[in-house]
Amino acid sequence: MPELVRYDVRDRVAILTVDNPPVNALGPGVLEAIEAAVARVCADPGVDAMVLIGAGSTFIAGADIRIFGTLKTREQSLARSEGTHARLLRIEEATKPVVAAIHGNALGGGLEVAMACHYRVIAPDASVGQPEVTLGIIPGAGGTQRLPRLCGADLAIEMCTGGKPVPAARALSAGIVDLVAGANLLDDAVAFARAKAAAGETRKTRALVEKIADRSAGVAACAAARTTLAKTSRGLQAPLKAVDAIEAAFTLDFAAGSARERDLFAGCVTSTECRALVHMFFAEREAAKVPDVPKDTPVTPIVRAAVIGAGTMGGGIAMAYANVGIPVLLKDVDDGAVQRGLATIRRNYESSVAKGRMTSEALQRTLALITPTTTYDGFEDVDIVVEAAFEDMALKRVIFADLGRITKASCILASNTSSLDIDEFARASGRPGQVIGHHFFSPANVMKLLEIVRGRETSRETIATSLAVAKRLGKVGVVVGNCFAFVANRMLAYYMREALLLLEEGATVPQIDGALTAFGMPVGPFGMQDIAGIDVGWRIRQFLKSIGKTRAEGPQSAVPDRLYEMGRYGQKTGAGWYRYEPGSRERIHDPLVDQIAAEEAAKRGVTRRQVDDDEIVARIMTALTNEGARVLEEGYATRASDIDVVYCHGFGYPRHVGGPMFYADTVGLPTVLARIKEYRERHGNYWKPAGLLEKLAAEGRGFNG
Ligand code: T1G
Repeated sequence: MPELVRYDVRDRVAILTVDNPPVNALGPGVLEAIEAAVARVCADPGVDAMVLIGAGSTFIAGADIRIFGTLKTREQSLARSEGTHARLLRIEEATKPVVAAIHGNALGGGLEVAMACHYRVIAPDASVGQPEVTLGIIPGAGGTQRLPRLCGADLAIEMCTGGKPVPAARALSAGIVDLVAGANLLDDAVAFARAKAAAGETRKTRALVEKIADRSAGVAACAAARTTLAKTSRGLQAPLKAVDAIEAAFTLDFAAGSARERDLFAGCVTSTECRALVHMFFAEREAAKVPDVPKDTPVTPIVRAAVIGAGTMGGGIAMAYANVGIPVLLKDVDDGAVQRGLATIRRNYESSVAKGRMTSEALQRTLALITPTTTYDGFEDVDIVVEAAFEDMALKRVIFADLGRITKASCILASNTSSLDIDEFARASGRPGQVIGHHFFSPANVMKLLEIVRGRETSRETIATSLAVAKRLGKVGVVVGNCFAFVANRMLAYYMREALLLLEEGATVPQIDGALTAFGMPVGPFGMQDIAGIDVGWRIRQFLKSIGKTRAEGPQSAVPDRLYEMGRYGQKTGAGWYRYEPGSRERIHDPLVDQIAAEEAAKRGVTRRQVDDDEIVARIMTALTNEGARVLEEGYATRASDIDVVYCHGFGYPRHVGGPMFYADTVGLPTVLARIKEYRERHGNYWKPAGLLEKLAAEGRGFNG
């Protein structure tokens, strides 16, 4: 059994090093070992004080998240929390100064352990945080009671409801920590501990009352937070529970407030919201692991990049590279096109400056990294090219043939195509090992997903480099196979099919979008198409027709084509599925669209009827999941959780629902299967359950185990 807490003594100060790689999570035995080490110091006549520090790159990054899955009942959770609270009280009761030395991150239970220590010394580049709400829970080890005692209501509420870490300097000014160390954290923490011992000082955070003395101010801050969260939390429960717990710090004594926290925590940790968010936490990390691409696969360093196509996507991709300091060539067919692209990029940065998210110096610095061009000059020196030209196979074949000839052998040749065959580009380039899909989502400089599409001959090094590029760009990379429209858009076609059919059956555009946004989607299917452009969808349908394909099996609604023929492309033309007043993005219901839907329904012999919101959500989500199951059984996705990551980071699918595959598991696959069979009866044979879904339902299993 590795030693979880090492015990060393330097000049009468004990150094207690928590060593539980990779992030010193409070896994089984860790807190017990810390408590035992503290007790040992108190009994050790040769020691006057102690410093608690983490081994490796960070302090304690919280409870071991894998434990939550084992807490099935409130009682189990309460029993566990009571044990944790008692241990922290005993650490706080230490008769000799306990100083936490924080480097990297002190997060969740890690910060709670640090706050049970008497003092905290932090490295200048470290941070502290209570990110529990990102896991659907609240701080459960006294954080909602000790944190307000250190920093007051406002910051405690901000930290516990937003989950974002706070940097060292702010933690100091707020009173969460006592000292920001110089270059050597441990030396400074030991000196700090020795000074406290010399002064005979210890300090129990729970006994601090100054910042919680103004009870009505604390209660008022909580009330204000509830009002804000009612608008911003998009159905998340945990932030509201965190406020309830913090309020108890102002209305109850420490013991009663702690009991209230434990009770609220128990309610959260057994919730579906928590299960979904914990699923997403690990799903995002699993997505970076590709079974046949070992962790130590060589990665090509990306020093310079190039983007072909200065349109909406190309411009956003160039920004994504420049934003992380990578110089990028931005090429388009003529100067007019490239200057238009550059003007859009400048406008985007200027709006960031206007919103205070960027300084004008940073704007100049970042913009200077983007070099507009109409030739391939300089392409021989770049390490990666992302092709984001018009979605036309013939054009892309020419581009990849050029790139195969011009760029250096190690250069990654990526395409931002959202649906075309990567192997075709590979053949055209003559360097299939370097060719890969890098499918960004609009706006490319904002959306976190990078759908990485491996071709038949894409090399492991190219895949590993693509995952590293995703991390460098601050994106979540998911590797998928090269089927038509890959994973994201292939499944989306079924999502859209049901939305269109429900429209013809009698639902309205705002009703369908409303049902999906109530479910947690950031925007409904029709609002999304109006942003992306109805003309983009039309062009893809024309291309498909030219190769005898449709986007999704089943009836094809003609309504979007009718809107296209009327020149209604969406926001950019002032009308699409909705109408828009000039200069406004507010969606206005247009009964003309309902009329067109009714006409098309009549042509297809569809009887219109009342459709309720539950049916809308059930049909659309079932179609999405069923196609996801096909993607899995055909091997175009490595695991179901990858699909969940694609949807949460590509389309804003609510993380607290867990993604389409996890959601199906929470509904229950037998129920999902029964729905498909019912729809098949009512709507047609195009509703065919995926084999994998039938198999898992029969075996009583889910997509995610
Ligand atoms: N528990 C278990 N495993 C964890 C973990 C944790 N808390 N944190 C990280 N890992 C694993 C992760 O799955 C990955 O594994 C490896 O460590 C490296 O992580 C009582 C109840 C610390 C900022 O929410 O935010 O405390 O994939 O890839 O990018 O009130 O990890 O290699 O097998 O993310 O350098 C609160 C979660 C818990 C922090 C480092 N704490 N962690 O980022 O590495 S709830 C958190 C992070 C709690 C208390 C409550 C990040 C990081 P693998 P990584 P990184």
